[in-house]
Amino acid sequence: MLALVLLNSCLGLAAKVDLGSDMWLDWTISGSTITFDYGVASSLKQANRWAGISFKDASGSRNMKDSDVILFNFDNLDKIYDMWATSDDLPDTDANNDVSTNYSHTVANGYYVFTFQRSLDTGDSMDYSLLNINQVQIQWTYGPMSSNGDFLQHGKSSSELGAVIVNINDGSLVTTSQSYYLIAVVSLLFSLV
Ligand SMILES: *[C@@H]1O[C@H](CO)[C@@H](O)[C@H](O)[C@H]1NC(C)=O
Ligand SMILES: [Ca+2]
Repeated sequence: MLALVLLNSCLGLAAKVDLGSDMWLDWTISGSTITFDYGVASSLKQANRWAGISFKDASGSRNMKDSDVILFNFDNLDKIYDMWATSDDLPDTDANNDVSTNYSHTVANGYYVFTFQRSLDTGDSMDYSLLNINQVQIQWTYGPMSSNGDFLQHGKSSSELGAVIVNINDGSLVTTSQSYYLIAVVSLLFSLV
């Protein structure tokens, strides 16, 4: 088991990062495909609530603008929303959904786990290319939905949103002066199973 952990660590096959205290993201890269598991604590589940993450340049601002947004709706768990934020406002839904093909969800160990796959580079300008990069910024948040099913703005407290910059190969946190407020615990996927 330890050998497997070390092997995966060296090859960068699996990585995991905590996103605040109620969410985590792990991923595995195989060839040109990346598989994500996004965990959201069951305690966050509520009617009229969404949760999501976005990918962005590691060197970019911590704002949502210019990020590749993926949202989940607790009232419609079968749906995965592929979006892009052109501003710090409601993201636009992509014309092509590049994350829905192998999407599934489950509940395990007190978390809703959303599993989805995409190509490292989907070729869609509304998706952030994860191909041949060392670091990526991952933003996370959750917020309310209207009774009509429209996404409404998330809160702004440090328990409601955050950003981490990680090494894509192993999920390890990139230390920056701005990331001190994030409690990011890094561990390997295979050390948990
Ligand atoms: C979905 O899974 C199939 C079979 O493993 C794979 O060939 C395909 O690339 C996957 N799709 C995406 C978008 O990753
Ligand atoms: Ca997108």
